[in-house]
Amino acid sequence: MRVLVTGAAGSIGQVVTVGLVDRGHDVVAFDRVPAPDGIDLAWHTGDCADADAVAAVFATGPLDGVVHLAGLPDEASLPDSLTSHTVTTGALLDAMVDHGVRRFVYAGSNHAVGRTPRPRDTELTVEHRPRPDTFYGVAKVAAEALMSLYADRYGLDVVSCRIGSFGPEPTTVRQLSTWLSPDDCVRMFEAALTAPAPGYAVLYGISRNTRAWWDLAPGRALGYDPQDDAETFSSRIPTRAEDEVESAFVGGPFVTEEFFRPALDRS
Ligand code: 15L
Repeated sequence: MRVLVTGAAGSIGQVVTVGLVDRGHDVVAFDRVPAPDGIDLAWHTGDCADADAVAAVFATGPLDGVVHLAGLPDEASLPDSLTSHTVTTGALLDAMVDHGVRRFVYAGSNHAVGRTPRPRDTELTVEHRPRPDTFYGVAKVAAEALMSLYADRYGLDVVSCRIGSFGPEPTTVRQLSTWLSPDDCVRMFEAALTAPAPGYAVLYGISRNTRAWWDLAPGRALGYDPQDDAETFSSRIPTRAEDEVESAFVGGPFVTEEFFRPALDRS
């Protein structure tokens, strides 16, 4: 497949870009910053919130799909969050409609449901209502709503992968439940790109963690077959005073007071 990857210079972006190329895909990269050293592929520098910059990338040749990873990874003001996650999604979906590109795969986030109390004897399913913990989470929910609109209105196939905690290995007790390994991340995005006719779909992007808080069934239904388990690292993870509060809600530290802020920055 010829795939546009936004946010290709980011930590997830670099792993997904290299992983998709290794699996035989032709990747077109888009980011606000130039290509990191060692990455040698078609690279476009620009902002996904700029419809003209997005149109210029789509004009370079036919695409089979878009993987939208660009966006601020943390809490920000409401306008900045909406621009970073929702407006960028709208700009890309518009370009897809204009150019007949049908598959959109999104780096959603567990923070779309982060304010949900941690499930004790069951796993959280995609049927649970959106319950964001931050403006970051609100903007991710809004991006999923846009995806639903474009799937219904234009027949696009759209998949939101609500990523847990991406990294080389889990580093906290919460991440024993929420971790997504780099290899599983590539497996997940490739499955979401290639699954036949998903329509509008949401899945939880975690590895096959023994202590998982989220249901992997929606991902498995699309062909995502995770191989890694955070439990492998459990003996190396120190217990901390924050562990209990970070495990009260699935959004972990995002639900703690340090993340609370006004919707609009006045400074
Ligand atoms: C996310 O969505 C964030 O981008 C990342 O910074 C982590 O906080 C992660 O979720 C997580 O919940 O661990």
